[in-house]
Amino acid sequence: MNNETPAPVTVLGLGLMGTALARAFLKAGHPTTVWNRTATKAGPLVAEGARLAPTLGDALEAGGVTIVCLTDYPAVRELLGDAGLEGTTLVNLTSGDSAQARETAVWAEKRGARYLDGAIMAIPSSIGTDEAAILLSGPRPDFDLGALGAVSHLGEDPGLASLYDVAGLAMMWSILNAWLQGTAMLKTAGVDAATYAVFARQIAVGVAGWLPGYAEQVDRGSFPAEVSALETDARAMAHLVEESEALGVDAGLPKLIKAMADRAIAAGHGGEQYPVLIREFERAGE
Ligand code: FVH
Repeated sequence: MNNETPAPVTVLGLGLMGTALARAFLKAGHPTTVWNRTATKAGPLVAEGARLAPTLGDALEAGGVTIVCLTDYPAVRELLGDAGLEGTTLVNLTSGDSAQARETAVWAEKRGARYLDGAIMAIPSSIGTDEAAILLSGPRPDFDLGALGAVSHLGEDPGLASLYDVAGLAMMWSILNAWLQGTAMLKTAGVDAATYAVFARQIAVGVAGWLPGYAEQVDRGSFPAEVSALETDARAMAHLVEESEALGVDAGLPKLIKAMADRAIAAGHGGEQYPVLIREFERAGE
Protein backbone atom coordinates (compact mmCIF):
# COMPACT_ATOMS: atom_id res chain seq x y z
CA MET A 1 0.00 0.00 0.00
CA ASN A 2 1.27 3.49 -0.87
CA ASN A 3 0.90 5.84 2.10
CA GLU A 4 2.67 8.79 0.51
CA THR A 5 0.81 12.11 0.59
CA PRO A 6 0.22 13.32 -2.98
CA ALA A 7 2.54 16.19 -3.95
CA PRO A 8 1.43 19.82 -3.68
CA VAL A 9 0.08 21.43 -6.85
CA THR A 10 -0.98 24.91 -7.88
CA VAL A 11 -3.65 25.69 -10.46
CA LEU A 12 -3.63 29.07 -12.24
CA GLY A 13 -6.92 29.77 -14.01
CA LEU A 14 -10.23 28.72 -12.52
CA GLY A 15 -12.52 28.74 -15.51
CA LEU A 16 -14.66 25.69 -16.21
CA MET A 17 -11.64 23.49 -16.91
CA GLY A 18 -9.24 24.91 -14.32
CA THR A 19 -11.88 24.44 -11.62
CA ALA A 20 -12.37 20.80 -12.68
CA LEU A 21 -8.59 20.23 -12.57
CA ALA A 22 -8.26 21.76 -9.10
CA ARG A 23 -11.24 19.76 -7.85
CA ALA A 24 -9.72 16.50 -9.14
CA PHE A 25 -6.43 17.27 -7.37
CA LEU A 26 -8.28 17.99 -4.13
CA LYS A 27 -10.27 14.78 -4.45
CA ALA A 28 -7.05 12.81 -4.87
CA GLY A 29 -5.58 14.40 -1.73
CA HIS A 30 -3.08 16.83 -3.32
CA PRO A 31 -2.51 19.96 -1.19
CA THR A 32 -3.88 22.39 -3.78
CA THR A 33 -3.19 26.10 -4.12
CA VAL A 34 -5.36 28.04 -6.57
CA TRP A 35 -5.24 31.48 -8.13
CA ASN A 36 -7.56 33.21 -10.58
CA ARG A 37 -7.65 36.72 -12.02
CA THR A 38 -11.24 36.97 -10.74
CA ALA A 39 -10.65 35.73 -7.21
CA THR A 40 -14.33 35.13 -6.39
CA LYS A 41 -14.34 32.06 -8.67
CA ALA A 42 -12.11 30.30 -6.13
CA GLY A 43 -14.89 30.32 -3.49
CA PRO A 44 -16.27 26.80 -4.03
CA LEU A 45 -12.77 25.28 -4.25
CA VAL A 46 -11.69 26.99 -1.03
CA ALA A 47 -14.78 25.51 0.63
CA GLU A 48 -13.58 22.11 -0.60
CA GLY A 49 -10.12 22.56 0.90
CA ALA A 50 -8.05 24.55 -1.61
CA ARG A 51 -5.80 27.39 -0.50
CA LEU A 52 -6.39 30.63 -2.37
CA ALA A 53 -3.07 32.37 -3.07
CA PRO A 54 -3.45 36.11 -2.42
CA THR A 55 -1.19 37.03 -5.36
CA LEU A 56 0.16 35.40 -8.51
CA GLY A 57 3.67 35.58 -7.04
CA ASP A 58 2.52 33.73 -3.93
CA ALA A 59 0.87 31.06 -6.11
CA LEU A 60 4.07 30.54 -8.10
CA GLU A 61 6.09 30.20 -4.90
CA ALA A 62 3.75 27.61 -3.40
CA GLY A 63 6.02 24.81 -4.62
CA GLY A 64 5.33 21.63 -6.55
CA VAL A 65 3.92 21.71 -10.04
CA THR A 66 2.04 24.74 -11.36
CA ILE A 67 -0.76 23.93 -13.78
CA VAL A 68 -1.78 26.77 -16.10
CA CYS A 69 -5.21 26.59 -17.74
CA LEU A 70 -6.30 29.88 -19.31
CA THR A 71 -8.29 30.89 -22.36
CA ASP A 72 -5.37 30.91 -24.79
CA TYR A 73 -1.59 31.36 -25.10
CA PRO A 74 -1.68 35.18 -25.34
CA ALA A 75 -3.45 35.16 -21.96
CA VAL A 76 -0.72 32.90 -20.55
CA ARG A 77 2.04 35.20 -21.81
CA GLU A 78 0.17 38.25 -20.52
CA LEU A 79 -0.33 36.71 -17.09
CA LEU A 80 3.18 35.34 -16.65
CA GLY A 81 4.95 38.16 -18.49
CA ASP A 82 6.24 39.92 -15.38
CA ALA A 83 6.13 36.99 -12.98
CA GLY A 84 9.19 35.37 -11.41
CA LEU A 85 9.42 31.94 -13.01
CA GLU A 86 12.93 30.95 -11.88
CA GLY A 87 12.83 27.43 -10.41
CA THR A 88 9.15 26.81 -11.18
CA THR A 89 7.76 23.78 -12.97
CA LEU A 90 5.00 24.91 -15.32
CA VAL A 91 2.55 22.57 -17.03
CA ASN A 92 0.55 24.60 -19.51
CA LEU A 93 -2.72 22.82 -20.28
CA THR A 94 -4.12 25.77 -22.23
CA SER A 95 -5.26 24.87 -25.77
CA GLY A 96 -3.26 26.18 -28.71
CA ASP A 97 -1.18 25.11 -31.68
CA SER A 98 2.25 23.51 -31.78
CA ALA A 99 4.08 26.73 -32.76
CA GLN A 100 2.63 28.54 -29.74
CA ALA A 101 3.64 25.62 -27.52
CA ARG A 102 7.23 25.56 -28.82
CA GLU A 103 7.60 29.35 -28.56
CA THR A 104 6.19 29.38 -25.03
CA ALA A 105 8.58 26.57 -24.03
CA VAL A 106 11.60 28.60 -25.19
CA TRP A 107 10.21 31.74 -23.54
CA ALA A 108 9.56 30.03 -20.19
CA GLU A 109 12.87 28.13 -20.16
CA LYS A 110 14.81 31.35 -20.82
CA ARG A 111 13.19 32.68 -17.67
CA GLY A 112 14.34 29.74 -15.60
CA ALA A 113 11.20 27.58 -15.58
CA ARG A 114 10.98 23.91 -16.36
CA TYR A 115 8.18 23.87 -18.94
CA LEU A 116 5.92 21.11 -20.15
CA ASP A 117 3.19 21.77 -22.61
CA GLY A 118 -0.03 19.84 -22.56
CA ALA A 119 -3.48 19.40 -23.97
CA ILE A 120 -6.70 18.20 -22.46
CA MET A 121 -8.87 16.02 -24.66
CA ALA A 122 -11.85 15.93 -22.35
CA ILE A 123 -14.71 17.96 -20.99
CA PRO A 124 -14.65 19.26 -17.40
CA SER A 125 -17.09 16.62 -16.08
CA SER A 126 -14.79 13.77 -17.18
CA ILE A 127 -11.68 15.16 -15.48
CA GLY A 128 -10.48 12.72 -12.86
CA THR A 129 -11.73 9.69 -14.82
CA ASP A 130 -9.97 7.43 -17.35
CA GLU A 131 -12.03 9.08 -20.09
CA ALA A 132 -10.01 12.27 -19.73
CA ALA A 133 -6.93 12.12 -21.96
CA ILE A 134 -4.23 14.46 -20.66
CA LEU A 135 -1.40 14.80 -23.17
CA LEU A 136 2.01 16.12 -22.12
CA SER A 137 5.16 16.92 -24.09
CA GLY A 138 8.51 18.42 -23.16
CA PRO A 139 10.92 17.14 -20.50
CA ARG A 140 9.90 13.76 -19.08
CA PRO A 141 7.75 14.51 -15.99
CA ASP A 142 8.96 13.40 -12.58
CA PHE A 143 5.59 14.20 -11.03
CA ASP A 144 2.26 12.47 -11.08
CA LEU A 145 -0.80 14.10 -12.67
CA GLY A 146 -2.77 10.83 -12.59
CA ALA A 147 -5.45 12.54 -10.49
CA LEU A 148 -6.58 14.31 -13.68
CA GLY A 149 -7.16 11.28 -15.89
CA ALA A 150 -5.21 9.12 -18.32
CA VAL A 151 -1.90 10.96 -18.70
CA SER A 152 0.43 10.30 -21.65
CA HIS A 153 3.87 11.81 -22.17
CA LEU A 154 4.30 12.00 -25.95
CA GLY A 155 7.96 13.03 -26.21
CA GLU A 156 10.50 15.78 -25.65
CA ASP A 157 9.22 18.12 -28.39
CA PRO A 158 6.97 20.58 -26.50
CA GLY A 159 4.79 21.01 -29.61
CA LEU A 160 3.66 17.38 -29.71
CA ALA A 161 0.79 17.60 -27.24
CA SER A 162 -0.81 20.48 -29.14
CA LEU A 163 -0.21 18.70 -32.44
CA TYR A 164 -2.01 15.58 -31.21
CA ASP A 165 -4.76 17.79 -29.81
CA VAL A 166 -5.33 19.57 -33.13
CA ALA A 167 -5.12 16.26 -35.04
CA GLY A 168 -7.80 14.97 -32.67
CA LEU A 169 -9.96 17.97 -33.55
CA ALA A 170 -9.64 16.98 -37.24
CA MET A 171 -11.10 13.58 -36.34
CA MET A 172 -13.80 15.00 -34.14
CA TRP A 173 -15.14 17.57 -36.57
CA SER A 174 -14.84 15.31 -39.59
CA ILE A 175 -16.88 12.61 -37.85
CA LEU A 176 -19.48 15.07 -36.58
CA ASN A 177 -19.81 16.80 -39.97
CA ALA A 178 -20.17 13.46 -41.75
CA TRP A 179 -22.91 12.51 -39.34
CA LEU A 180 -24.69 15.85 -39.79
CA GLN A 181 -24.49 15.46 -43.60
CA GLY A 182 -26.18 12.07 -43.40
CA THR A 183 -28.69 13.28 -40.82
CA ALA A 184 -29.73 16.21 -43.04
CA MET A 185 -30.20 13.80 -45.97
CA LEU A 186 -32.24 11.30 -43.96
CA LYS A 187 -34.40 14.01 -42.37
CA THR A 188 -35.75 14.73 -45.85
CA ALA A 189 -37.26 11.22 -45.72
CA GLY A 190 -38.67 11.69 -42.22
CA VAL A 191 -35.91 9.76 -40.41
CA ASP A 192 -35.00 11.47 -37.16
CA ALA A 193 -31.46 12.14 -35.96
CA ALA A 194 -31.65 9.61 -33.13
CA THR A 195 -32.60 6.78 -35.50
CA TYR A 196 -29.77 7.55 -37.91
CA ALA A 197 -27.28 8.04 -35.02
CA VAL A 198 -27.49 4.32 -34.20
CA PHE A 199 -26.59 3.38 -37.79
CA ALA A 200 -23.98 6.15 -38.08
CA ARG A 201 -22.27 4.92 -34.93
CA GLN A 202 -21.92 1.42 -36.40
CA ILE A 203 -20.27 2.91 -39.48
CA ALA A 204 -17.91 5.04 -37.41
CA VAL A 205 -16.87 2.01 -35.33
CA GLY A 206 -16.43 -0.08 -38.49
CA VAL A 207 -14.28 2.58 -40.17
CA ALA A 208 -12.20 2.97 -36.99
CA GLY A 209 -11.36 -0.72 -37.36
CA TRP A 210 -9.74 -0.03 -40.75
CA LEU A 211 -7.24 2.43 -39.31
CA PRO A 212 -4.40 0.06 -38.29
CA GLY A 213 -4.25 -1.53 -41.77
CA TYR A 214 -4.56 1.81 -43.55
CA ALA A 215 -1.90 3.31 -41.27
CA GLU A 216 0.45 0.49 -42.29
CA GLN A 217 -0.06 1.46 -45.94
CA VAL A 218 0.63 5.15 -45.18
CA ASP A 219 3.77 4.28 -43.20
CA ARG A 220 4.98 1.94 -46.00
CA GLY A 221 4.06 4.46 -48.72
CA SER A 222 2.44 1.65 -50.70
CA PHE A 223 -1.30 1.47 -51.34
CA PRO A 224 -2.39 -1.76 -53.04
CA ALA A 225 -6.19 -1.92 -53.48
CA GLU A 226 -6.95 -4.82 -51.15
CA VAL A 227 -10.54 -3.80 -50.41
CA SER A 228 -11.54 -1.13 -52.89
CA ALA A 229 -9.82 1.05 -55.48
CA LEU A 230 -9.99 4.84 -55.22
CA GLU A 231 -11.81 5.08 -58.57
CA THR A 232 -14.56 2.83 -57.16
CA ASP A 233 -14.77 5.08 -54.08
CA ALA A 234 -14.92 8.17 -56.32
CA ARG A 235 -18.02 6.81 -58.07
CA ALA A 236 -19.70 6.44 -54.66
CA MET A 237 -18.61 9.99 -53.82
CA ALA A 238 -20.41 11.18 -56.97
CA HIS A 239 -23.61 9.52 -55.62
CA LEU A 240 -23.17 11.40 -52.36
CA VAL A 241 -22.74 14.73 -54.16
CA GLU A 242 -25.70 14.10 -56.50
CA GLU A 243 -28.00 12.87 -53.75
CA SER A 244 -27.15 15.83 -51.51
CA GLU A 245 -27.82 18.31 -54.32
CA ALA A 246 -31.07 16.60 -55.30
CA LEU A 247 -32.29 16.75 -51.70
CA GLY A 248 -31.27 20.39 -51.25
CA VAL A 249 -28.67 19.41 -48.67
CA ASP A 250 -25.35 21.29 -48.67
CA ALA A 251 -22.95 19.40 -50.96
CA GLY A 252 -19.85 21.47 -50.16
CA LEU A 253 -18.16 18.84 -48.02
CA PRO A 254 -18.79 15.87 -50.35
CA LYS A 255 -17.57 17.98 -53.29
CA LEU A 256 -14.37 18.78 -51.45
CA ILE A 257 -13.75 15.09 -50.75
CA LYS A 258 -14.51 14.16 -54.37
CA ALA A 259 -12.26 16.91 -55.74
CA MET A 260 -9.39 15.50 -53.71
CA ALA A 261 -10.02 11.97 -54.99
CA ASP A 262 -10.32 13.28 -58.57
CA ARG A 263 -6.91 14.97 -58.30
CA ALA A 264 -5.33 11.73 -57.07
CA ILE A 265 -7.01 9.78 -59.88
CA ALA A 266 -5.79 12.33 -62.46
CA ALA A 267 -2.31 11.84 -61.03
CA GLY A 268 -2.60 8.10 -61.76
CA HIS A 269 -3.62 6.72 -58.36
CA GLY A 270 -7.15 5.55 -59.23
CA GLY A 271 -6.19 1.88 -58.92
CA GLU A 272 -4.77 2.32 -55.44
CA GLN A 273 -6.50 2.25 -52.06
CA TYR A 274 -8.08 5.20 -50.24
CA PRO A 275 -5.14 6.10 -47.93
CA VAL A 276 -3.17 7.14 -51.05
CA LEU A 277 -5.01 10.45 -50.48
CA ILE A 278 -2.44 11.19 -47.77
CA ARG A 279 -0.40 12.64 -50.64
CA GLU A 280 -3.17 15.15 -51.36
CA PHE A 281 -3.17 16.24 -47.71
CA GLU A 282 0.63 16.53 -47.72
CA ARG A 283 0.69 18.41 -51.03
CA ALA A 284 -0.59 21.62 -49.36
CA GLY A 285 2.83 22.01 -47.75
CA GLU A 286 4.72 21.84 -51.07
N1 FVH B 1 -14.03 23.59 -21.21
C1 FVH B 1 -13.75 22.58 -22.02
O1 FVH B 1 -14.55 21.70 -22.26
C2 FVH B 1 -12.41 22.46 -22.67
C3 FVH B 1 -12.07 21.21 -23.35
C4 FVH B 1 -10.66 20.95 -23.71
C5 FVH B 1 -9.70 22.08 -23.58
N2 FVH B 1 -10.14 23.26 -22.94
C6 FVH B 1 -9.20 24.36 -22.87
O2 FVH B 1 -8.96 24.72 -21.53
C7 FVH B 1 -8.65 26.10 -21.47
C8 FVH B 1 -9.55 26.77 -20.46
O3 FVH B 1 -10.87 26.55 -20.85
P1 FVH B 1 -12.10 26.88 -19.88
O4 FVH B 1 -13.27 26.12 -20.36
O5 FVH B 1 -11.69 26.72 -18.47
O6 FVH B 1 -12.31 28.44 -20.21
P2 FVH B 1 -13.05 29.57 -19.36
O7 FVH B 1 -14.10 28.97 -18.49
O8 FVH B 1 -13.45 30.60 -20.32
O9 FVH B 1 -11.90 30.13 -18.40
C9 FVH B 1 -10.83 30.91 -18.86
C10 FVH B 1 -9.84 31.18 -17.76
O10 FVH B 1 -8.75 31.98 -18.26
C11 FVH B 1 -8.61 33.14 -17.40
N3 FVH B 1 -8.02 34.23 -18.18
C12 FVH B 1 -8.32 34.60 -19.45
N4 FVH B 1 -7.55 35.61 -19.84
C13 FVH B 1 -6.73 35.90 -18.81
C14 FVH B 1 -5.67 36.83 -18.61
N5 FVH B 1 -5.32 37.69 -19.56
N6 FVH B 1 -5.04 36.84 -17.41
C15 FVH B 1 -5.39 35.99 -16.43
N7 FVH B 1 -6.37 35.04 -16.56
C16 FVH B 1 -7.03 35.02 -17.73
C17 FVH B 1 -10.00 33.41 -16.91
O11 FVH B 1 -9.92 34.26 -15.77
P3 FVH B 1 -11.22 35.07 -15.27
O12 FVH B 1 -11.92 35.57 -16.49
O13 FVH B 1 -12.06 34.08 -14.51
O14 FVH B 1 -10.69 36.14 -14.43
C18 FVH B 1 -10.46 31.98 -16.60
O15 FVH B 1 -9.91 31.53 -15.40
C19 FVH B 1 -8.83 26.68 -22.88
O16 FVH B 1 -7.57 26.80 -23.50
C20 FVH B 1 -9.69 25.64 -23.56
O17 FVH B 1 -9.53 25.59 -24.95
C21 FVH B 1 -11.42 23.46 -22.37
